[in-house]
Amino acid sequence: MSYQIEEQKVFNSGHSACPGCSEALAIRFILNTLGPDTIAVVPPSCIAIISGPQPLSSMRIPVYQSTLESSAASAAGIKRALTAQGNDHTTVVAIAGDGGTYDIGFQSLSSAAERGEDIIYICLDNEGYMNTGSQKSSATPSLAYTTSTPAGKGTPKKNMAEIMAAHDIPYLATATTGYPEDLARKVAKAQRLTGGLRFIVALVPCLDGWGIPDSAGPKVSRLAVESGVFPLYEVENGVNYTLNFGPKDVPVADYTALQKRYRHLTAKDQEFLQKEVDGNWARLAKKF
Ligand SMILES: Cc1ncc(C[n+]2csc(CCOP(=O)(O)OP(=O)(O)O)c2C)c(N)n1
Ligand code: SF4
Ligand SMILES: [Mg+2]
Repeated sequence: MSYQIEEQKVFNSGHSACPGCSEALAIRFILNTLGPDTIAVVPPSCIAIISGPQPLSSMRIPVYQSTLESSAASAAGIKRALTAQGNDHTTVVAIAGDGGTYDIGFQSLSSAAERGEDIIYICLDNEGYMNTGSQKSSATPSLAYTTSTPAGKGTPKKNMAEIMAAHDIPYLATATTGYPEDLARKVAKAQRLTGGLRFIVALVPCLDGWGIPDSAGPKVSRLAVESGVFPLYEVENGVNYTLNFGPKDVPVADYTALQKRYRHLTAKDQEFLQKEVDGNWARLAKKF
C-alpha cells in the first residue's frame, strides 16, 4: 500500500544536522505524519542537537529533552498528565537513538512497555553513539569499526525488534529512511493503535559514523534491506508477523562496500558476515 507524506511544516529547515543526515530525514517523515498535535520527548543524541537547544527548536511542537535513561518514563508521565487533564487527543512520542534505546534507556523502555503505557517510542538506529564521536553501542553490528572498536566489533547487533516483540506490545515495526512511505505508514499505524506502547526501530545511516558520502544515506538504507541485513516487518501483539520488504539476493558485500567502517574486512570476514545475515534471515523467515 502506498502512503503519502504531507508536508505539515512541523519540522523546520536550517537545523544543525550534517547535510544529508538520515536521522534528520526520519524526523521529518515522523513529525509530518504525526502532525502538530504531538509532544516529543528527546534524550541526548544527534536528535537532540537537530531539535536544538532551548529556546530554539527546529521542531514546531512542544519538545521535552529528557535524560538518556528516562525518555520512555518521561513520555509516559507526560501522557498520563494529559489524560488527567482530560486530553485524549495529543500524541506523545519518544524519539531516541540506539544508545538511548538498546543500552542506556532500556530499563525505562522495557518497564513502560510492560505497564502498557499509551505512547509511541521510535528508535532512530544509526548503530552507534554518533553524537559523542561514533563509539559502539549494542546496536553496532559485527565487525564494524567504531572509535571504541578500532579493530571491528567482536559481538553481533542486539536484536531489539525481537526483544520488544517478547513484551507482547500491540505494535512494533522495523523501518528505514530508504523506504519513506513504509516508514510513514508505520508511524501512522502506531498513532492509530492503542492499548499499549507502540515501538518502531528505524535504521538511519550516519554519514560520519559509517563513512559514507553525503548523498548516500537512502541508497545504503535500501541496500541494508535488499541484502537482508535489515528486513522490514511488523509484529502485532507479539505474534502476528508481516513481512513488508525482505532480502533480494543482494550480497552483504555490496552493502558493506559503500561504508568506510567496513573497509578493513578480509574475504573471510565478508564470508562470516554473509553467514550471520543468512542465519538471522532464516530464523526470522519462519515467523511470517
Ligand atoms: C547517562 C549518560 N551517559 C552518557 C551521556 C553522554 N551522551 C550524550 S549523547 C550520547 C550519544 C547517544 O547515542 P545515541 O543514543 O545512539 O544517539 P545518536 O547520537 O547516535 O543519534 C552520549 C553517550 C549522557 N548524556 N548520559
Ligand atoms: S553525526 Fe551522523 S547522525 Fe549525527 S547529524 Fe551527522 S550524519 Fe546525522
Ligand atoms: Mg546512535
